[in-house]
Amino acid sequence: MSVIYDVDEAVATITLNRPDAMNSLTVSMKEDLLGALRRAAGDRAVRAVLLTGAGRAFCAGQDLREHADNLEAGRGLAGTVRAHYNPIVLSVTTMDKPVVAAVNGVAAGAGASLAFACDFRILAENAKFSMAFSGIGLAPDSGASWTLQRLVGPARARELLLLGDVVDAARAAELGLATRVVPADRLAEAARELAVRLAQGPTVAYAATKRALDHAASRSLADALEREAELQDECARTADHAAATKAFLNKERPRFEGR
Ligand code: T3D
Repeated sequence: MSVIYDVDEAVATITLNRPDAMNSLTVSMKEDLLGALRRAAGDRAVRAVLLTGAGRAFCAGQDLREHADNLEAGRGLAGTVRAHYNPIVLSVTTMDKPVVAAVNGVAAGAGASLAFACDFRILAENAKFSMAFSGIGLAPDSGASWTLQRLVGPARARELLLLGDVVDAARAAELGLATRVVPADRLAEAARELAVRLAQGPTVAYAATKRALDHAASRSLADALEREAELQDECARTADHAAATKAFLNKERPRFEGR
């Protein structure tokens, strides 16, 4: 199986599993990944998603062997970008549940873009990001032109994408690309701890928070205020909000059921 899907404690763990090829993405793997993301999105029992790679890489981006065959056959790239990468990235960014990337090694090209699309990036100390696109004469895809400048600012994004220099975990933390950097042997535990914490949180409010941020990113303050009011109204109607308010007044810890 090139993508492993597993649910435990309301966390769906999606593992890219082609370690011999650094989890680089073939068409069938991209289809499996999209299927796994859609499955997690549609399962009400899943309240957080954890994305990681098997072996020593997170994901080396496009499988360049398959890519070379496509070039040889005269097939352009827009096909797979539109048919696969774009829906994968949108599936992550529009997921109504928090998505944590456990970056266990190198994330290159579309693999880096995939990590940037997630809500959190926990990096192993040996992880690194490679904006490999320019190194093979390509421009960024899978959302890196959008996500990266929001994460690190336009000047840094330009530098990283044009120069394509490798960013190690320490530098990634300085730039704001890492939520946290942990020793490699602590990565699985640290990322899981965060995912489980999120899976026990106010799921509806998390979804509303993600929507509010996405909406506000390209709107005026007046528009953002109006959207916040609509979303707040939705959250205020949840059982979680009612129970958490009661718990506060009773000086108890809230227990969120995600509804
Ligand atoms: O349709 C389209 O194609 C458009 C979409 C494009 C989106 C993109 O993602 S473009 C960017 C594509 N990715 C890259 O350019 C990264 C290429 N890989 C590397 O730069 C390096 O392999 C790494 C920095 C990722 C890791 O380096 P290192 O020294 O740790 O390992 P390695 O020896 O280079 O790789 C180990 C094996 O993985 C090796 O296979 P082998 O020789 O042992 O059989 C290598 O060929 C394979 N591998 C690594 N990356 C890819 C790959 N095989 C296929 N595709 C890869 N991207």
